[in-house]
Amino acid sequence: MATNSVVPGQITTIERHILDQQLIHPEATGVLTSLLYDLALAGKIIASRTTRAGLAEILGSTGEENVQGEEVQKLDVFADLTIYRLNDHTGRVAVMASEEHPDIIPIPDHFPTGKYVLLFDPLDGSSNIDYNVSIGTIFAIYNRKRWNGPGTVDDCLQKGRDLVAAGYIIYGSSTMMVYSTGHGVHGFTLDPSVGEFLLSHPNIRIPEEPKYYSVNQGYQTYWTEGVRRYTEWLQGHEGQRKSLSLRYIGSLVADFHRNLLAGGVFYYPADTRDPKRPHGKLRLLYEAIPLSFLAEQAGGYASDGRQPILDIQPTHLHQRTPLFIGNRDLVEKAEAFIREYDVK
Ligand code: AHM
Repeated sequence: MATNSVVPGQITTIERHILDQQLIHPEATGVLTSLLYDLALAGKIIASRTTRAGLAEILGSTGEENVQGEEVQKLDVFADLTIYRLNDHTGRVAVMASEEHPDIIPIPDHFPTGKYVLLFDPLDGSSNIDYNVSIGTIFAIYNRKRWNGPGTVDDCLQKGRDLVAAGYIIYGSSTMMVYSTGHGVHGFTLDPSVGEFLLSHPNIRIPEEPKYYSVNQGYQTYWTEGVRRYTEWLQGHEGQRKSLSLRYIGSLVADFHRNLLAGGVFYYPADTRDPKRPHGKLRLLYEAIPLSFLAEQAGGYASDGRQPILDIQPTHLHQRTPLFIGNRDLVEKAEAFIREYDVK
């Protein structure tokens, strides 16, 4: 029997699990528990829309562009609003920031502020919505830095090492929520018949023997020599013990989730395709940091090719970063190739 399966008769809801995790911290007041549960609720609401996408006439674009210059999909707007509205009035959050907004999202004056900072990518991989490909929500939670007044941009610009919790909700063949508060990574599958996330993947560890490498190889001509040679090594050239299979969905949560369970490495390196984006496409705050936290909690590692993602001090809200994430030895090998061929 797989170690990750639920023992029959022992059903653990996400609420029960978060409460149990809270017992590890005797000083905890239950606020984080409630915040995580609010995010689980947001996931359920968003999932209810993603599964009805075509029917509910919400496929397609609003015709607007977001701060990244990309077309905003209607479901992005819905997901963004859902997370905001569930968290603006609870007194748990001091400030929010979302991939869809150019600036921080303050808590309205007439609502109380709380001790946490919530960062999120409401619907990652949204260019895949029209094609029924898995998409996801990613979140990161920090303590606020100062204890009074409204939350600030500084509260949002914290290193990944300071994270309190992070996770994602994947909308795929089933809906899953995967999270960590720094005590392992745990996965829950939404049972639509009871409307609850049930523990299905306790204590996820990235398998030691990796299966996959995941990268958009269509951009190969724009890569550095180090990244090109690293890819050849993954394919079995240059002394790699066994070639890995290529799997690339183009939806970060889905690519990460598969590699978390099967073992492997995902990378979106810096490339020369667009001079305005010398650091690749992915966002440090909303994508790279929270997933890197999960990777490390599952025994893996994440790097920008030169340093651990979790050690990077963010300088602005929409900062982009190269990302190599997955099995520790595979990510360290990427660093080694980059050190040898790219660092001048
Ligand atoms: P999005 O925010 O527009 O959805 O872009 C992020 C997505 C990631 O989910 C994925 O890893 C990446 O973009 C794929 O990009 P590409 O199509 O360049 O390979």
